[in-house]
Amino acid sequence: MAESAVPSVAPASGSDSADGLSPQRLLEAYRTMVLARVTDERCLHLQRQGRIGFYAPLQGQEAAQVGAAMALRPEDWVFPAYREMAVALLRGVPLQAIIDQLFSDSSDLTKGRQMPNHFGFRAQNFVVASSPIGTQITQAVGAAMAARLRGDPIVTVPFFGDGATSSNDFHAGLNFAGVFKVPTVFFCQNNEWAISLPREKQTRSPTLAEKAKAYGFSGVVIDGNDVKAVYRTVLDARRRAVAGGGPTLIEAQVYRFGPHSTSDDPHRYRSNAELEAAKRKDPVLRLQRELKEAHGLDEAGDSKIWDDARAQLSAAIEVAEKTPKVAPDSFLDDVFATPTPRLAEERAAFEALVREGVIKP
Ligand SMILES: Cc1ncc(C[n+]2csc(CCOP(=O)(O)OP(=O)(O)O)c2C)c(N)n1
Repeated sequence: MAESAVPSVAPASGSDSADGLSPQRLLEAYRTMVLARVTDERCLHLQRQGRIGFYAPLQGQEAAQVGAAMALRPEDWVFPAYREMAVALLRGVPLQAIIDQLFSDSSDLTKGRQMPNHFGFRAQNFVVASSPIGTQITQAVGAAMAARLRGDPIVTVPFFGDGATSSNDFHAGLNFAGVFKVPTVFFCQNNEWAISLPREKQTRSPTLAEKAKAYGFSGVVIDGNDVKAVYRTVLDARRRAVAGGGPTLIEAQVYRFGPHSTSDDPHRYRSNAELEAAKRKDPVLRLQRELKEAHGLDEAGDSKIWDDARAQLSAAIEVAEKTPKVAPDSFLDDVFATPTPRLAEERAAFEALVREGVIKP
């Protein structure tokens, strides 16, 4: 992420260790977390206004995502679920590319063929998200095995939730990774809910991390609201994996502030009191406090970060709304390298429906 000249922050004595984040890196983390927060709040409104079709929010999970992403290298591969916008931003995906995908405009890299939030960015080794829960876990393990066979010193990182730890792919992926010591860092964001199913009904395991023991490697529980703890833990797991020490399962404990997606109503399954208690540990406000108290971030500097994020977002939305939508008949593109006669018939039939007004482009 590009750093602007102001605001800057001052180092606090003793705040840096070999595995720590410098004040400037903390500021970079904060900027990304603020941009993700601001974008998230706005996207929920955009969906309610009918301007985008769907959205899966990440509020409450910013520190976990940004801390993890900061510990990775550009050549590593991220296999996200559908909530990892902050990971994408930290890896350098332009906000415009994310907004284009949410709007399915003609600049969308996935050509409007994926649900909003199910984006992917080849340039940032950020694999397209797939909705079926847990599938990214086995994909990441396979990719890590391939990297190891090729001698590439990289890790793969599947991001998934507490619910995904009950999936078949979780078992298959972690078992394979344990047996073959593949360089995968399993990053579970335990946000306490799998849509309406609470964590305590997901499993009788006291923690999710301890499931790693059964697969022969270590699991660790961390405070996912602490960006520095997340960073250190992922850095450590990454080093071990690249050195041939095998995988790690990280359980970052967080809380999903918003709905699961714009398709559900959390008031039907959880209490306001629970939400309010979680919000007292808000990861964005926690880092804001630290930057102010220990690194001299002042009110003006902080306001500028929030204002810049909002301005950047508004500009991106304006561009997306002025960009034509993906052409409706583009769904027939890219099916075969050489279009078949059947495809030509389908295109003709589609064009006839448009002419007759049955389909409105
Ligand atoms: C195989 C499969 N089963 C069910 C669903 C429906 N579904 C979508 S999201 C979700 C909950 C996932 O919860 P979790 O893994 O904790 O991640 P979170 O959404 O909390 O980030 C479910 C059950 C699905 N997409 N795929």
